[in-house]
Amino acid sequence: MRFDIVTVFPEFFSSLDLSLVGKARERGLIAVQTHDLRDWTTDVHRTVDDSPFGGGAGMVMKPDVWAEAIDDVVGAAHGETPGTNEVPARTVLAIPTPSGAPLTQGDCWDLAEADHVIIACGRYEGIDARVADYYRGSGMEVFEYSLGDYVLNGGEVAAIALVEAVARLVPGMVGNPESLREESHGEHGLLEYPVYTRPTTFRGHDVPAVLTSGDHGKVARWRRDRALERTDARRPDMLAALTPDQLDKKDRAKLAELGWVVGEDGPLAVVVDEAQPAEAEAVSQLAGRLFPHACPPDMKPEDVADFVAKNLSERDFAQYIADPNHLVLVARVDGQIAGYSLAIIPEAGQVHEGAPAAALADGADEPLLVYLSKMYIEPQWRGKGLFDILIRDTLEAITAAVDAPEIFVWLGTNIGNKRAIRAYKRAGFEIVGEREFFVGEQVNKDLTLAIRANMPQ
Ligand code: JE8
Repeated sequence: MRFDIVTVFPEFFSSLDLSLVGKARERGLIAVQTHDLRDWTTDVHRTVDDSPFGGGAGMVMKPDVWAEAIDDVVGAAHGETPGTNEVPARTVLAIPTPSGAPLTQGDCWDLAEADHVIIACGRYEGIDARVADYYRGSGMEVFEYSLGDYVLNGGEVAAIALVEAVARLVPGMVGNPESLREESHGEHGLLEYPVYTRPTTFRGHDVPAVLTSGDHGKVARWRRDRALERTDARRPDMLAALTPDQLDKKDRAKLAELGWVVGEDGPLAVVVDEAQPAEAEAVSQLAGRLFPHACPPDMKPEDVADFVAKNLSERDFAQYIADPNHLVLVARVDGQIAGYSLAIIPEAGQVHEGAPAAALADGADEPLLVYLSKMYIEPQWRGKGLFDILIRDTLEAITAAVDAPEIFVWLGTNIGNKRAIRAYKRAGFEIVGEREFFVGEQVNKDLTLAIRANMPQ
């Protein structure tokens, strides 16, 4: 594989004599040649630029000088290995430019299969656009790429990056091809986990104990969780690009903790927010649809409908949303409301009917008992971690909304609703009592559960 780099700063590329690229060159796996563009000028001033047509600041690199240089570099490479060209060599003209698509690992794997890569490093305002157009039109592969969304003074740094990223993928370069595939931006689509070596304590920072435990399963899980966390924090776009087959049960649990649910096509970010006044209708419709799911099977349909009409109408929700003592949160997945919670914050001294006050008052001060009146998830998102995300964010929002030394959140749920009870317990709720709950004339037995929402100060 051969790289020819054309530039007005050939000295820039001395770094390619070093390290891996240097070794590959010594071993004959790759050849790298730099060329001074000014060698193809014909005037005494060795001019490579001229003012831009259409006006504007700066100078543009002349197409004629570039074409002479590229033609010669192409010709020289083909003449070099006579007889080996029954199959035409794959030549790529690579042009670094801030208006190119960002270079990817996929691009680099592809370029590693080329026979000849010519890199044209521009300066000033760049190279006359007809250079790329002309060579593309003549059948050459032209690859305009960028290093990223920041401004460099020319293409040289991007050329060095390309050579280093491509050269290490050339067959025979790295001893172990497995180690190449495992890398970040490789197959698994996550950023790398953090790495550590001796000493085990460095300036007060210990190596995570799991890494010295000898438990390979635990190490693998720990690394995977750190990679998921980093990717969430730094490259959520990469998480969104994962597919369901790449994610096991523990990955999904970690993702839920980070605020993602996994749908049919892959992870989707969950956004939990206070409901807006304009959303009263949407939340009311969702509430009306989901309330019957939480009712015991023997409840009369007309009683259910009556409750929905009297408590969960659009007008009711418009009031809840407007009232500072009601906290209505909606969980959005893909922009769609996929669940909601409704919490009622009591006024000072007020205790909601059925509140397990006695069970929770163990301190000198009465704890504030916030009533979690509703907490519903669309069936399609159940068992996918959305409940855990919404309950966590609801507790957080309650803690942020009220100022009290001790805040408990409590709720009642039908004694037969095993799924709900299990979900609340998983979130940290404990059963604190029972209550009777009337819908129409029917008495329903509820369990009451509660959790401390704020940590002791
Ligand atoms: C370059 C570059 C990459 C990246 C690449 C090539 C040639 C039009 N602008 C040109 C105006 C400001 C100065 C620019 C200088 N320049 C920059 C890059 C790049 N690949 N990721 N950022 N910048 C040239 C001239």
